[in-house]
Amino acid sequence: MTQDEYFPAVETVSYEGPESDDPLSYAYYDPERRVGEKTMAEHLRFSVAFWHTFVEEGTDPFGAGTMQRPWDDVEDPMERAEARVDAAFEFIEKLGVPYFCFHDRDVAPSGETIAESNANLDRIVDRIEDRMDETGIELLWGTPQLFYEPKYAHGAATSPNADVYAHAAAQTKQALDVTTRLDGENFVIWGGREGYTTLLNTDMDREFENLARFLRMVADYADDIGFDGQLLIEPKPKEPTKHQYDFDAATVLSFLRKYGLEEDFNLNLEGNHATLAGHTFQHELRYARINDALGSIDANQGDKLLGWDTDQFPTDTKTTTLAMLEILEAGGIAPGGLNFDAKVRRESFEPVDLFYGHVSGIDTFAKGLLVAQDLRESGVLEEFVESRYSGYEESIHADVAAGQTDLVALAEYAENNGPPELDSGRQERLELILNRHIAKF
Ligand code: XUL
Ligand code: CO
Repeated sequence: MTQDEYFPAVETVSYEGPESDDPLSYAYYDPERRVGEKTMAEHLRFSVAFWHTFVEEGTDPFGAGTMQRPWDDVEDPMERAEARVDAAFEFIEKLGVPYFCFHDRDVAPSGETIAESNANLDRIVDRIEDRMDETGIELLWGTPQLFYEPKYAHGAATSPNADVYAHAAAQTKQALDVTTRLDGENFVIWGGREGYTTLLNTDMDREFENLARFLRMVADYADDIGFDGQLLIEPKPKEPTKHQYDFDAATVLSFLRKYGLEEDFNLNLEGNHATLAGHTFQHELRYARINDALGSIDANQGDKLLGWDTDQFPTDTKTTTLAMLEILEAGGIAPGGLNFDAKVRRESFEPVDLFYGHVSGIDTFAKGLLVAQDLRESGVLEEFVESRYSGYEESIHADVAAGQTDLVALAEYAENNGPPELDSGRQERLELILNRHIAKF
C-alpha cells in the first residue's frame, strides 16, 4: 500500500536568505529573483534524478544497502514502483524544483519479456502523468537504462551479439515513446556499457559503426514520432567499462561529426565525469559551448582523492561559478537544465538527508549564478582576455584572423620586427579577483 505522506517532517523548502540558520531553507535560491534578463528559476532549471533519490539502496562493493526508504517497504514490485512515484512527487514539490529525470528501469521493473517490461513501464507512466498534472512538475529528460541487466554485459549498441543490439533498440524505442508522451524536453543516451575491457576481443571499428547506426535510428525515430525535444549524449571516460567510447566532450563531438550526427545530438555534461576524464568541469562546458553543443548538465561533483564516480552533491562555489559563467556566455542552458545526478552518502541514510543534499546543491549553483553574473557585469575577465589577444587586431596579424596571410609574409614580418614582447598571464591576479567576487555574496 502506498502512504499519504513520506516526508512528514518537512513542509516546503523556501528562500530565507543567507542570514537564516535553517538548513532546510534556501540561502541563495530565490526562484523569482531576477538575475540579468531572467529569473533564477529560468536560469537554473533544476531537476531531481529519480534513480539516486528514490531507488538507490546505499550498497557498495563491500556492504549491503543502508537507506531507510519508507516507500520501499512494499512487497509487490509494481506497487513499490507506484509508491516511489508518489514519494518522488511529494519530495520534488516540497523542494520547489520544476523538473525530474528518469531511466525507464528506475521507475518500473523489467518483466520476463519485452512486452511485459513495456506494459510495466506504461502502467507506471500513467501514474507519473497524473502526478505531473497535479503538481505541474515537468520532465527534463528520460533515458533508456542499457547497462544494468546481464544481457548488456558486453555492451548494448556496441554489443558483439546482434540480438542484444535489437533488445537495446526495443528498449530505447519504448523509452523515447514514454518520454514523448510525458512531454520530456530532452532524451539522453549515456553509453554505460559502450566501451571495452580488453581490445583482444574487440572489433572497435565495427562497434563504432554499430553505435553510429543506432544513434541515427534514434534520431530518425524521434523525428517519426514527433519528439520535439533535444537529443543528448552524456560523455564519461571510464566506469563501468575500462574505456568508454563517449570519453569526453571532444571525443564525442569528433565521433558525431565523423558519422554525420552532429546536427542531431548535443551534449549532457556531468561534473564528476569531467574529473574522471582529467578535465575541469569548466573545460568540458567551454569545449561544448564553443562548438555549439552545450545541451544540458548533470550537476554533481566527485572526490578528488577517489578515482571513481562518487556522484556527490555540488558544494564547491568556485566550480559552480565557473560553470555558470559558461552557461551565461552560451545564452542559457534551456531546453536543458541542471539535473542533480547526485546521491547522498551511504552513511546518510535518513530520508531527510535527501533534502539536505539537494538544498546544498541548489544553493551552491544559485550562488554560482550570482557570482558569475556579477563577474560578467564587472567585465573584468572579458576585458583581460580581449586585451590579451588584441595583437591579432592590428597590422599583419589581422590577416591571420582573416585567413589572408601565409608563412612567407609572416616570416618577413617577424624578421623585420625583432623579438616579441610578452605580457604577464596574471593568473594569480585573476584568481584573487574571482575569490573576491565569491566573497561578496
Ligand atoms: C552514470 C550517469 C548516468 C547518466 C544517465 O555515471 O551519469 O546516471 O546520467 O544514464
Ligand atoms: Co549523469
